[in-house]
Amino acid sequence: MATQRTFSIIKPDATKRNLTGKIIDKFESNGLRVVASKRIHMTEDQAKQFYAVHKERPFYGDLVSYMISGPVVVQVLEGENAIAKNREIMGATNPADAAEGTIRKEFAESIEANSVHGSDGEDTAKEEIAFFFDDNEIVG
Ligand code: RTP
Ligand code: MG
Repeated sequence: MATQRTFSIIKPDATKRNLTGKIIDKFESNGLRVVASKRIHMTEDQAKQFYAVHKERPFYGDLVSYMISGPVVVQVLEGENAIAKNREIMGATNPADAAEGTIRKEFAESIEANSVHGSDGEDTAKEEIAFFFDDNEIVG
């Protein structure tokens, strides 16, 4: 498996509790490298567009409000098999189902306030990276 890039968000529940460093340590100690990073406060339009895939789901409105409730850290992570590896490091969407040692098991507050986002495939990784970063902001 070749080197891959994936897109990550450290979500508002985690920035609020000052967990940015602890979460980045999980990425780095599991073989992923941060090749782009910025702290932003998403606009409502950005959050709506970013999660548009879920717009018919009952939790969509709450999810958008939550994602703009505080700052987030958007990042590009690079490494072997980075997309699947990041999903493994994150753990299951619902922290109650997340495996020991995963970010969501250790830090998530609820199925919604679950501390991190990670791309779920090659196409979404490309789209999500391009949504937040210009090429010259990514330094491998
Ligand atoms: P993400 O997209 O954030 O990486 O999370 P995921 O793939 O594990 O989960 P997904 O099904 O794509 O859901 C996106 C985010 O929506 C919130 N959510 N709330 N209240 C609920 O039942 C519910 N279900 C999902 C979570 O913040 C989830 O990460
Ligand atoms: Mg998802």
